[in-house]
Amino acid sequence: FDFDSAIARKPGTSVVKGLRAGGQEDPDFEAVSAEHDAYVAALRHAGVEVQVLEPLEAFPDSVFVEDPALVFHEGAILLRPGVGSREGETAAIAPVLRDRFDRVLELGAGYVDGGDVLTTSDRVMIGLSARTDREGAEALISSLAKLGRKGEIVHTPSSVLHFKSDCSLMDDTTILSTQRLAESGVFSGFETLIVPEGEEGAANALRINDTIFLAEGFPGTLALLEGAGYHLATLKTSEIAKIDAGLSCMSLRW
Ligand code: CIR
Repeated sequence: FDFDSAIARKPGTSVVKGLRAGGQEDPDFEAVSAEHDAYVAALRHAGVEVQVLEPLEAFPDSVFVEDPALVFHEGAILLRPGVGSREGETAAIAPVLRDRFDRVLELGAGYVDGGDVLTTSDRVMIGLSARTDREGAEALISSLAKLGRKGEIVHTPSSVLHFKSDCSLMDDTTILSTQRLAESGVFSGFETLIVPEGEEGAANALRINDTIFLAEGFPGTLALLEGAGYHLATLKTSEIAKIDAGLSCMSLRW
């Protein structure tokens, strides 16, 4: 969570047609843009230099740059999002990453969404989901090994889009998680902080340097994290949440 660089992409007007699993109404373009602007400003305030890419109208979900790639100080890995309408996002972001990283690897096989990948200090957890298949997860483990990182395959609760919809790293030894994910036992060796029932949407928080960014509207989780001594800042995500998004998905950080 020590980051000095990030990449984000402005939403295009097509963002209102972004994918969603439930029957939520279309988000409002201006309101999504305002949430995105505030997010970029917050990252900059936390000490990160953010490169903001131009919108890609052909890809409504391309504002979620976390999904087509994975980045580390050691290099980047181009992924393959596991839904047809997003596959082309990898080719769109590849030149940007080749410009910013000396080493850019490609996923050898299968499908992986970056939203299913949680990087911790000693391992990279890859959650199998409707978007990330075993072939992709195994190929990712090979790519990670080339960058000196250890990958581990885990499961994602069936009711959520991505592994990281339900968890996030608070510090080297602590993970914020929903009860349903923590009870699967994936976080043995970590301390877990469990979001209160009804606040599952808060689990996709984002630690950047000294600050934990939390979505607005989750008072129980806010109190839990403040009580644990963290420095918190809340961000409005109500529009972007209409297309199943949280805080981690709007940037690539390293
Ligand atoms: C999608 O379904 O792909 C987008 N509407 C939301 C992606 C959110 N990404 C993420 O949490 N990493």
